[in-house]
Amino acid sequence: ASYSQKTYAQRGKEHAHPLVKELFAIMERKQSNLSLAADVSTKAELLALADTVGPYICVLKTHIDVVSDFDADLVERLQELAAKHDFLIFEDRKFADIGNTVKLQYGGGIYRIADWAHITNCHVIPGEGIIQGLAEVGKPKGRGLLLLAEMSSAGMLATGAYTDKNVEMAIANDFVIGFIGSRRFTEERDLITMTPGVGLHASGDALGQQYRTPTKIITENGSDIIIVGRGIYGPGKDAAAEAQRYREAGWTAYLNRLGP
Ligand code: BMP
Repeated sequence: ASYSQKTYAQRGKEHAHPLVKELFAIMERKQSNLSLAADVSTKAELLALADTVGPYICVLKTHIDVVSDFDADLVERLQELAAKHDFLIFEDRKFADIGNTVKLQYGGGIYRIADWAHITNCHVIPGEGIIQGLAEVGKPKGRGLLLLAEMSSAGMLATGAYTDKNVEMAIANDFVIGFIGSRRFTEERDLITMTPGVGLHASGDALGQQYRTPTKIITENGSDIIIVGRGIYGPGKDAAAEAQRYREAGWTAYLNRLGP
């Protein structure tokens, strides 16, 4: 059977990567395939949002470099919230440089991403060396990497042969746990897909973002996790209520995919 026909629990049991095992276990425990894209610009807002929405998500996705008052304490508090609410942290860094440079960016600098983010991601534009560079830092720490096989925005250039190359590289590198993209990409091994650009109501924004529904992404396309940002915390929204709504929609879409 295709991986997308199996339960998250079963896939977790069979998976070789401890981090993915843990992710599937969290998803099953919380009945959630929802990741929050927490794109807010202060420490207080980020911590408040993570605490409010934490109970409903399997992964908190951060852009740590948009937080204007970032400090080491923020990372400690995020880790405490991850333990309190049982979620993983994904720093959406989109590395895109040569292996030697990304090693420095991932392990060091102000953010020290590899010290606290269970998951990060990269573009493979520089070739396979980017994966090797990131793996040298992240593998000893038990981290995992997603490749940006596709993007959600209008006119994006990750298509065809470029997407196929992402899939080849993912299969060949055990530090890679999956993809950012819109669908399941391979049955070769159980590589997960996380999908941004998901919304129940809006169709897009003024800067090229395009939204698809959880049903399209999870039931039809076989992706594993929906990533939702402004649909949850946008202006006038009750973040806890919206998170519950998206968790429910994502989980129902998953159950519908499994069939009777
Ligand atoms: P929103 O749901 O508010 O549109 O947020 C989407 C999030 O996913 C943003 O953090 C964005 O950086 C990220 N993202 C995306 O929208 N499309 C991609 O292809 C890859 C992304 O990481």
